[in-house]
Amino acid sequence: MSPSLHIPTWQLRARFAAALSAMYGAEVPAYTTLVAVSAEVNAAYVASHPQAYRLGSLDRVTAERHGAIRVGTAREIGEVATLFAAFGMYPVGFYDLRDAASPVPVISTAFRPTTPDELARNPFRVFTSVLATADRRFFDDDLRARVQNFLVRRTLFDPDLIARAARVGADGGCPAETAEEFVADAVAAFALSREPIDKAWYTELAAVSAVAADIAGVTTTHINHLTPRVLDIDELYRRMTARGVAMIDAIQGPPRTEGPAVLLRQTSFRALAEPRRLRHPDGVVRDGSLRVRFGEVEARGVALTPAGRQRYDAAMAAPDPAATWDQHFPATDREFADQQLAYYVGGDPAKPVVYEDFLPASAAGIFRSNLDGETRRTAADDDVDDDDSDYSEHWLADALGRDLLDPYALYQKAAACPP
Ligand code: OOG
Ligand code: NI
Repeated sequence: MSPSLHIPTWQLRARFAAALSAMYGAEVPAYTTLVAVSAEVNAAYVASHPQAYRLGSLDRVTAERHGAIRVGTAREIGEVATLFAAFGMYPVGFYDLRDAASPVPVISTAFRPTTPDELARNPFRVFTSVLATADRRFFDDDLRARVQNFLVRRTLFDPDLIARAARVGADGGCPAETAEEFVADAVAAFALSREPIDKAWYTELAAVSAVAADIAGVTTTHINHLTPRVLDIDELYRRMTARGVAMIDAIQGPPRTEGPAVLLRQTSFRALAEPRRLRHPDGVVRDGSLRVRFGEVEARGVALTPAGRQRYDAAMAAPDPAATWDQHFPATDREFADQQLAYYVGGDPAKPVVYEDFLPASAAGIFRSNLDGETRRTAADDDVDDDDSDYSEHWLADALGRDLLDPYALYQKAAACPP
C-alpha cells in the first residue's frame, strides 16, 4: 500500500476559499470588479505605507475573504458546522440580529480559523445565520408551521458530503486523491440553484422579511456575498463610486480617525438583479429575477478588549462619532496597549492583534441596506410582542453540536503567544 499524501485542513480551506471565489465571480461579475479594485487599492497602500504589514501580509490580505450564508434549521446549521470543521473553521461568537435597530429574524455565528498560525495560513471565515422561526414576533403559528414543514422536507447537504466532512475533520485533512472532489462538492453546495422557485410562497415570506424568503423560500442555500479585505476602505469607496457603482450611503462601523484603526469597517453595493426561474401560481415556470446578493468590502483594525469595546459602544452612541472619538480613545497604539483597550502580541504596540470577527450593528445594517423592504413584525396589537423562543448561545451550541468559542478568549491567547 503506498502512503498517500495527506492534505491538511488549512490547505483544504485555502482551496475551498479560492474555489468559492471563482464560482461566485462567475455568478456575480461585479464581485470580480470589486476584487480587482481592492487589489489595486492594497498595492497602492502598501507602496506608500511602510507600516501596512502590521495588520497582515499583503498575501494574506489579498487572499482574504469572508462569506455569508443563511440556513433554516438547527439541523442545517449543525451540518454546516461539520462541513466547515473539515476546513479548520469553527464557530466563534453569537450574534442576535433580532434586536438590532433594524431587526432581522436570524441568529448567527462566524466560522473561522481560531489560532494565529491558522489565520496566517488562510483566514477564510463565513458569517452564518439561522432563521429564527420560533420567534413569534416574526412568525405567527400558521406561518411558522408551514415554514418548518417546508424546511424539514429539503436536504441542503448531501449526507455523503457531511459524512466525508466528518472524517476529514476528525483526521485533520484528507488524502490527496480525494481532496479535489471533496472541495468541489463542498463548493457546489453553495452554488445558486437553477431550480424553479415557488413565486407565491417566496412572495408571502418576502412580506415578512426578505431574509426569510431568501432562506425558506428556496430549497437550497447559496453564498450570499463574498467580501474581500482592503487596507484603505475610503479609497476603495472613492474608486468604486468613480467607476459608477452606487455604493450604500456610508461606511459601517468606526469612523476614519487619525489614531489606530479598530475593529471592522465595511461598505457594500447592491447587486444587480440575477436571473432566477419562478413557478407562477398557474403552474408555469418563467424566467424572472431576484435581487438578493450584493457586493461588500471591509477593512480590519485591531481587536478591542472588553474595556475597549465598552468605549467603542459609547463612542458610537454619539450623534457624530468621528467628532467625539478622541473623548473615548487615545491617539496611539502605545496608549491603547498601556491602557489595555486593545490586544497586542506581548503588549508590543507594533504588533496589533487583528479583529477577526463581525459587528452586529454593521451586520444588521448590511442586511438591511441590501434588502427590498423592512422586516414586518406580526400584528402589533395583540400579545405577540414577547419573544418566548429560547434562542441563546446555548441553543446555538446545541444545534452546532460543539462549543461556541468566545472571541475575547481567542484574542487573549493570540496576544499572549507570539505566532
Ligand atoms: C450576513 C450579514 C452580515 C457582515 O459582513 O457583517 C455580514 C448576511 O447578509 O447573510 O456578512
Ligand atoms: Ni459580510
